[in-house]
Amino acid sequence: MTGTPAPVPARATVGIVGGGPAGLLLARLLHQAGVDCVVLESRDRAYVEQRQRAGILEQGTVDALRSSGAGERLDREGLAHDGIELRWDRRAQRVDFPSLTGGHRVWVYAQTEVVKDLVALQLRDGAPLLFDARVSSVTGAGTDRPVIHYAHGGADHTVVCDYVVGCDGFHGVTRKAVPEGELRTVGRSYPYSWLGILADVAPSNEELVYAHSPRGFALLSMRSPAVSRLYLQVPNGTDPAAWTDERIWDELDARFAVDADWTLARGPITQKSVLPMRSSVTEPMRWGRVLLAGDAAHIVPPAGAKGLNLAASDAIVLARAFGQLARTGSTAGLDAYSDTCLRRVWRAEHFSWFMTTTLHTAPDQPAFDTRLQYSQLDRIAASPHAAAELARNYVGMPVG
Ligand code: RFL
Ligand code: PHB
Repeated sequence: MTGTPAPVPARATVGIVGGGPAGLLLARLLHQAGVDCVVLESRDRAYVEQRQRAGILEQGTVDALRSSGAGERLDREGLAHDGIELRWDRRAQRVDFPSLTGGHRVWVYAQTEVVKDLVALQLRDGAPLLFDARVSSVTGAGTDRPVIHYAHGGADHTVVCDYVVGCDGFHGVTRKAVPEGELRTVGRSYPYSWLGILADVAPSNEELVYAHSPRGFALLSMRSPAVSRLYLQVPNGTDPAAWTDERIWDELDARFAVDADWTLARGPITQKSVLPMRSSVTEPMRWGRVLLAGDAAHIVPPAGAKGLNLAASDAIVLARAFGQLARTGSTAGLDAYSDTCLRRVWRAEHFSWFMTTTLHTAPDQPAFDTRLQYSQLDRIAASPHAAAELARNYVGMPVG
């Protein structure tokens, strides 16, 4: 491991709870803007760097990573994708991004790698980033000196901040710093989960394949030219151990089946996990001197590939706002933070819900609903307007 974290000061302009993509990118952008901050992360470095999650980066996310100095490996190893394939009713239809969006595309570069790159840069620059530091609470949200309380190395510590940003994910503690009734959370769950696998086999398609099947949804994605990432819709509560490798490949084969000639290449499965699906938004994303960013404020089901990108756009908007405060003394950017982000968040929520409900088959789904899904997918195939609507949402809205 290179670099040693700087000692965590007892005082910071911005205290960041959580060292996932939102917290790390924010810290990186603040460091560059000359705003001092600390990041407190409850897990160890290896855990954070290996947590298998998102794979798709929008242009705005890529631009922010490049300008934060974390674009070098992404530019070398990331795979630019100009489209996705949709499959349903044994048909396939490609959606071309550049022609439908005025030249935009997305990148395949795993969240694990984004996190590794950001951690390495912070440590290289000696910026305060502490692992194994579990935040127990944030107090004084309504004062001008909120305090983060955390445990590290068997002792309790505090950091007194000007602002605290909760980047601590859906189960984080920062949200609890806000008095009851001041924030409103709305959301929904879905009657299915995803079984995700990593396999040591070259991806069977150059682009991602999103497949509707009466047997359930399936997604073909990738991590590199030699590693495939695949997902299967499974019932909630599924134990991944109940799925043998052979059963997984057979089921994927059945769900991706099209009339055209196509073979799904099989390989050794190196990882299996099940993830539940939910949508949730907490509003506003700021109260007093406490702000929420990323999954701490909003969750999307993964079929729209938006979670990591929303975390990045929150961090970008926040870093600009703190930069403005440092340069001019104006809190205008911070005051507008929640409204600015929520417009984008709600668009992503709608798109993620749309992709989820259009492509999955609910338990006991009426045949009527399946015909509606086919009609929607037929429309995307037949109408450049409908295809462009999907493509524009997939490549993402401009940040800000
Ligand atoms: P994270 O990544 O959950 O990080 C929160 C961090 O806070 C730490 N933490 C604490 N630290 C200190 N004290 C406490 N009390 C703490 N409580 C929590 C945690 O240890 C953690 O390190 O949230 P962040 O930064 O907001 O980032 C969000 C993204 O991780 C998430 O939205 C995406 O992974 C969602 N997602 C996808 N997003 C995309 O944009 N494209 C995709 O293709 C995509 N695929 C996915 C996904 C999420 C998945 N899972 C497992 C949920 C695929 C999967 C399988
Ligand atoms: C992934 O590669 O993990 C991935 C890609 C697209 C999605 C969800 C997950 O919609």
